[in-house]
Amino acid sequence: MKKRIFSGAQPTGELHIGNYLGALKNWVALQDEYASFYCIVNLHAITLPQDPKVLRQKTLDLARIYLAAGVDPEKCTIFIQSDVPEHAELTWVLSCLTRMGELERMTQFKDKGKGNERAGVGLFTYPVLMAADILLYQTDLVPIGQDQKQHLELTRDLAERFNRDFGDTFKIPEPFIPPVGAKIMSLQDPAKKMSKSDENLNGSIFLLDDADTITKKIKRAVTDSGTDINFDETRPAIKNLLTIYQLLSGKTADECVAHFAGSGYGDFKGQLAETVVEFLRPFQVRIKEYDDASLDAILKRGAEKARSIASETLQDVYKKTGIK
Ligand code: ATP
Ligand code: LTN
Repeated sequence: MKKRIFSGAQPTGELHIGNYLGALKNWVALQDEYASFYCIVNLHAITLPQDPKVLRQKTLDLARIYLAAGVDPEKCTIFIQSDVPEHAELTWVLSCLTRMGELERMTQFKDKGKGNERAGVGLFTYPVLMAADILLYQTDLVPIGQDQKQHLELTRDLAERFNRDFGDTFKIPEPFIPPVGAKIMSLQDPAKKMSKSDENLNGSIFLLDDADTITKKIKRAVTDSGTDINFDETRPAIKNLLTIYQLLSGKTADECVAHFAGSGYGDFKGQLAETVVEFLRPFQVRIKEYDDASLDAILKRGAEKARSIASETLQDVYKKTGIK
């Protein structure tokens, strides 16, 4: 039997090339080798204030993004988290095993909610829902960006704790964090990761940005002092831009450095913009190909398949804990 992958993204904001290079690209690369479950995590999307009028649309848009990025519904299970109620049910059981201190240490919570009296409890327990997502499918591998590593460690700890206290139940998942591209930085501040929730829209290249916008954002991207174009750690802005170029052009790191030897920043940025635009062009055509009816059918089929596996795991959990 093939090993299993589980991963997901939130239907909030606009997906950017950081999400693509850190996660989606690897989902596609791994889909032949693994039985893959790719989820649209809409329950996670309500942990911060959101507009109910747009959430449903964003959820369907994200499914289209998965498909246009190359996730193949004939090979993978694509589904919406809330269509499988077992995610919320297992979250409750796991949250009874999770320690307050463990969640207080989560850096994403510290960044997004700590110190804010009005931050929702859901934002605090968000990583437990993520653990439930993963553990329901007896997942072997979880392709994610660097920012999710800590959440995956918690997932492993919870699985080990449950197995120890109630008997062997969950597989212990491994993270898959790409060696290059796991943390694409903002074009405006190379100390911050490229983020959907960044107020400065010039910091991110969104997958649906048009050619003009992409070119402008790259032209405005901050650079470091000096003139060399290389992967030097002490020049994080250029390193970040060159990393994006490397991943989208398919060249090796050495080939990239050789390619730009002697070029100025202006020339480099021009070629980078062209590479990004050309890379996104077919994606932006494909995204228009999925009508509502075919999308609905894919998601319905995905939810049925996912549920058949998730319900088995949850039944086992209920039996082991004495609930049923
Ligand atoms: P953001 O911080 O942009 O709001 P997120 O992590 O909350 O993003 P998701 O859409 O749920 O958003 O993330 C999908 C995937 O993209 C995750 O695996 C995450 O680790 C990855 N990812 C997010 N930002 C980056 C980045 N700047 N570089 C590489 N991978 C990233
Ligand atoms: N927390 C992740 C999204 C997410 C996820 C998951 C990723 C929710 N459940 C399960 C991998 C596996 C994020 O904010 N990027």
